[in-house]
Amino acid sequence: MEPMMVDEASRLDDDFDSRAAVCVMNTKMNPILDDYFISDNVLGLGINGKVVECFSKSDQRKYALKVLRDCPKAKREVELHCRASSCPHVVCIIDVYENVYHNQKCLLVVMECMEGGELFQRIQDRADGAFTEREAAAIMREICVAVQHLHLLNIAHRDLKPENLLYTKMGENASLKLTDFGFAKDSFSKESLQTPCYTPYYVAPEVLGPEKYDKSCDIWSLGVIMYILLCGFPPFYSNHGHAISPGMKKRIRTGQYTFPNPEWANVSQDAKELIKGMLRTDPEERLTIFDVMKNKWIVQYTEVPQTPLHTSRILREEGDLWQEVQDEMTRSLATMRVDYDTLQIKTLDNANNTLLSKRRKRANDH
Ligand code: I85
Repeated sequence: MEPMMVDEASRLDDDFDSRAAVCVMNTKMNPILDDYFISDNVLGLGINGKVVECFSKSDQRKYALKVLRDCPKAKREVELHCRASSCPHVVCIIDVYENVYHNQKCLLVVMECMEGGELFQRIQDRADGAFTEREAAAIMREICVAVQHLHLLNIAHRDLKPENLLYTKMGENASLKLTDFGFAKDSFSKESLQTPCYTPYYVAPEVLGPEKYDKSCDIWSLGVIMYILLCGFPPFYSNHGHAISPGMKKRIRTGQYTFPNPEWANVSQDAKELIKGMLRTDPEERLTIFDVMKNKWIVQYTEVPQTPLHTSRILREEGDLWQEVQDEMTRSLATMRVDYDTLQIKTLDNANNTLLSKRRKRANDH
């Protein structure tokens, strides 16, 4: 059997791309101002661009508009977000425009407007304060549905944090959705398969394997989010704030966190076990999203005990620390992405060397 050569390898990539091309969003080239009024009201600042309020001229309704300077990173964000957009727990993309603005090519992404604000703000604002473990389970299930959807599409979000989880509206019957694909990564993208020509019959699992680390980064974040939902503070925090401290890095690396009383005293063992599975330090041992979706606490979320939690009160009391908690989570995610990317490159190097030596050996044998 002939080893697969470069053109065949790129055909393989094309296969992946066509499967990925579920996103049939066609970019509009006409000026967005033909179709929308853009307001001055800024809703938030993303990694790659700002989000402002806008109104459709056809239905007069409010939408959210994300303005990105056109570049490969922005294109990837839009592409991956479009692809994921069919999930009921991912913020939906309505339109994408490519316009020139101040001599600068821009991508303008019109999204449904999430009017309910951020997840933890809503928990903090609860008047009655009686946020329960069962409600926490219902929230985790919504987030996990979104993550499962992404992982099935081989997309790792890599920036799962409280600020990216928004409610559709205020009041009852709102649903929670995930946004910001600025760090999302396609595990099957050309970059991750850009290796010297090899035959798929001999491909070492490590070559196809490293995609796992991107996804396991999402599970770690889910573990951190679930921990905060159940008590109001994060499992790891530095004593001084500011840059991620050496002490905090060590605690994260070695998985040193506890379930302190009184906040955790009445939380179910099932919840604690699930957190432990998501916060395993070795990504190989960590639960996958499919394991999580099969977990009793998630599947039977309507039967989780209605134990009142301390979360709302802690969030209110520690209100001024919340920004710091969010900043810390942002920094740990950045560290994690770099670490996992390095790990992946190292694994690929080793795998390539193994394959290359295998090929040389086979060439000699013949
Ligand atoms: N609606 N991370 C924090 C927001 N609707 N928000 C962030 N990256 C994004 C902002 C900074 C997330 O990609 C973000 C992105 C997209 C949104 C977004 C999408 C759709 C919203 C950065 C609101 C909102 C909140 C409360 C009230 C209202 C809107 O942020 C409203 F004005 F409607 F009442």
